[in-house]
Amino acid sequence: MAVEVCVKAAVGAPDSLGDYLLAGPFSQRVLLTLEEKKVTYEMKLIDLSNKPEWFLKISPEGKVPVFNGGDGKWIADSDVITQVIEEKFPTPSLVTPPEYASVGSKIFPSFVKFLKSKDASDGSEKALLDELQALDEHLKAHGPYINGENVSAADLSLGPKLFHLQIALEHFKGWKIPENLTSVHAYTQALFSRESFVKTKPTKEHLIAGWAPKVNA
Ligand SMILES: N[C@@H](CCC(=O)N[C@@H](CS)C(=O)NCC(=O)O)C(=O)O
Repeated sequence: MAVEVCVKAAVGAPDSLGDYLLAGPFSQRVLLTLEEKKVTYEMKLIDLSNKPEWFLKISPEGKVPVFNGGDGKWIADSDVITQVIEEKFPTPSLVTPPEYASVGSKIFPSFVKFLKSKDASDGSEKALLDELQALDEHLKAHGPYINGENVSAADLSLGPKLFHLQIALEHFKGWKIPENLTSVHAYTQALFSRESFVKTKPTKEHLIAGWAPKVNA
């Protein structure tokens, strides 16, 4: 049986198929892991606003991504999925050493808080800046990737989140990552231009359409 992965389809285009309709940083993380390991897989796009019956059977919580390593056993949660992929397809190793595994992990929740914030004095911008600054310092000391010369699991988790951050904050708030965070800029450029990333990233339009209802809620 084939390796299969169900991922989030872009808002407004659930019926068409194609890589360009992918959305969702957790889904992209799983695809990036498979791409970097050159695993062949089948991708199924799920319209989260109209979940098919067969999907709810394999993902009772109704969440994507879900993954099946070819044995028909469906697994949820990108943390667990990427671990299982690493065990099943160990080459090339994408293991991030435990001491670096959580680098950048607070950036996504800080970004979402700032994106949704309607009160400029609530500290959410500062909280995000602090997290980005910490990443910049880590990369300056240990970069260019989180674990040095080679890309690893922590980068494949953080990269899609930074991509969403960059596009959504610029669009909805006219906000950009400060230029003085030079290592973060070099890092995003290196990650976003990887073949795996180019192949699996959402379009700008779909990414913005995905966040719009959350920002305007
Ligand atoms: N912790 C999970 C998060 C997955 C998640 O939150 N998925 C969202 C989409 S990005 C989802 O499927 N939500 C269900 C829905 O919107 O109905 C992971 O890392 O895989």
